[in-house]
Amino acid sequence: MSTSADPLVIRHLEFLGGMASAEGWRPEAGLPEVAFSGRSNVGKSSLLNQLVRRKAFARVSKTPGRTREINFFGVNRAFLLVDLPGYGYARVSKEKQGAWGQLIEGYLRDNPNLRGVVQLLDARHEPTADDLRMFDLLGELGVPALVVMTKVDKLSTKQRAVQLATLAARCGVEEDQVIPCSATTGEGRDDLAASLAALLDSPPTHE
Ligand SMILES: Nc1nc2c(ncn2[C@@H]2O[C@H](COP(=O)(O)OP(=O)(O)O)[C@@H](O)[C@H]2O)c(=O)[nH]1
Ligand SMILES: [Mg+2]
Repeated sequence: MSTSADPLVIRHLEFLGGMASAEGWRPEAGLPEVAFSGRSNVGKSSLLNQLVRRKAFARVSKTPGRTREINFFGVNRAFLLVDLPGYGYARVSKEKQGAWGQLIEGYLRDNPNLRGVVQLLDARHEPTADDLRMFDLLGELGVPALVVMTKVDKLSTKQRAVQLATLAARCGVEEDQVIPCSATTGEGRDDLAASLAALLDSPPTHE
């Protein structure tokens, strides 16, 4: 098999800033955005580091539930990667979870730059109520979703096929919309990069 070209060559990366509330700062409209979403500890920071081939681009956390802001990163001066705060961390108060919901919805709604959301699901677990709520919200808003099954290195080949089918069915997506990834082995990185590139080429979801 020939080695194919990297679907996403990183030439330039910059941190643009954080959005802390629905009415708060966000980058000026212009470049297309793809947002990464998932519960705390799902492996989002690890996957983002893998994607951009940097060790410490997004911080891999030993203390889940820390990040409260939506972080914007410019890539190649061509598009933005958007890191949504992880949800569903048990020790975060109901009040803070409410604020989280408002922030995420405020960001997702009527966002002309948004091309899609990459929703992360842990390969070892059932989708949580929050995961399913996120799929409902994306469906309601008409935002395209890619699904990444994280930490697949923890499953056998057989378990993985079962889990892929289960997660797709539970979340109401096609199996070929689900990308198995491992930040430990690097598996799935190029598949994700290629899907991301396709999403960025797609027309905006909001007029
Ligand atoms: N085995 C394995 N562990 C992972 C993988 N991705 C992340 N982890 C571990 O899962 C924990 C949470 O990862 P992190 O990227 O901070 O998750 P986040 O809270 O979603 O940003 C860390 O201990 C990581 O080392 C993976 O693909 N395989
Ligand atoms: Mg993180």
